[in-house]
Amino acid sequence: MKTIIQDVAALFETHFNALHEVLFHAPGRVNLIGEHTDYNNGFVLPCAIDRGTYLAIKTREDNLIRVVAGNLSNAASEWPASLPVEHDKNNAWADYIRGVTEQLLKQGHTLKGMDIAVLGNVPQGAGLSSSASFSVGFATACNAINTLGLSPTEVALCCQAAENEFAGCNCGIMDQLISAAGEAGHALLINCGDYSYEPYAIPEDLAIMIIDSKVKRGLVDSEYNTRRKQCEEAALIMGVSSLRDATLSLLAESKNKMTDEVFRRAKHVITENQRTIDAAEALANKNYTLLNKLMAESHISMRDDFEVTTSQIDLLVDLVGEHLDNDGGVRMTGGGFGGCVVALVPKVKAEAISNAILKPYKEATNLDAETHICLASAGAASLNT
Ligand code: GAF
Repeated sequence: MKTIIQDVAALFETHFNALHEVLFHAPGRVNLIGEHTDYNNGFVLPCAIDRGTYLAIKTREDNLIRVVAGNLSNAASEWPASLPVEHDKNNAWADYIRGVTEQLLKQGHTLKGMDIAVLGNVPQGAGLSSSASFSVGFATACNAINTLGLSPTEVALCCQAAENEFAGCNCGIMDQLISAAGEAGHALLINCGDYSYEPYAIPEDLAIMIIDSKVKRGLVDSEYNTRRKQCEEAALIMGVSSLRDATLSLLAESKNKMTDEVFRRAKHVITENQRTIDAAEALANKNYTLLNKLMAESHISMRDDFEVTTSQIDLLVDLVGEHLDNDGGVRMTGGGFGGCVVALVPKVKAEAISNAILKPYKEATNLDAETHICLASAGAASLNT
């Protein structure tokens, strides 16, 4: 069976009529719990997954960066590694890495030109961070090829700044940091206030099951940016620098100074932070009953207070929940408005659960959901031996 590594090497050869010299990989991610908390300086508990973006690269004598994207019908974009970095109107996908180039140049680094073939196996547009894995893979390659000496956290911050400033989404740090710093077999409890992180092992008897609802994610960036503004408004009204520093009692005191919607956004974030810390402990203690409760509460909070789920996603969560006897958990994962559900299920039950939910989901929604069993994986790295 041909591997994705062979495929990206072949794409490079066909497109650039040469052999690549080096190969890099960065993973996508699934967040177990801690949603919309990262840009509030809070806690998240994601895993890097065994699906990611692969980049086959050859350096050039000049400073031109040329990229061909295998997942996008071999669309291509090229730009010089010099300021100012321009947008490519016909290839918005290239903004993620053009933006990384801009950030690195602004930091004062000099970058070599490169020819790059890119190919990924993260389901696109499913909320599993295919774009973060693309930018982190590119930044990791720039870091190694130009011996910049950046840490995984610095790589992640550079990619986040690129997404905020160049691609126009005010995302937090979670997706980029887990893609850069993930650990095989573990989730990371990330403190987004200071970017520190601690690994928590995924218990041997649990499978990480991702169910792609196949609901096309719409209005993601605008709704996301609105949620972020509402969180900032709530923090301002309560007089704290971020929702990380707010409490439920402070929120109750401030209730009449904010709209009901802003109140509910803040309530989600404050309660979700505590659930995330508790869920990491529950994983460590293999307390699956507690994990079940926390993941269920997280989903309800995203559904009713943060309002980022859809009816199809809610149905999937209910269907999986019916087959879990408190021995695992299920919730929507990622930014929302479509995308995926994550379930931690006993390995022995994974296949049966998958078989049991797909048909009723199809009958109710006319959508063919897809199940992926994923392994918690290591962060971005060179694949050169
Ligand atoms: C998206 C963002 F990119 C993350 O930073 C995070 O806010 C997430 O939505 C919601 O938890 O993936």
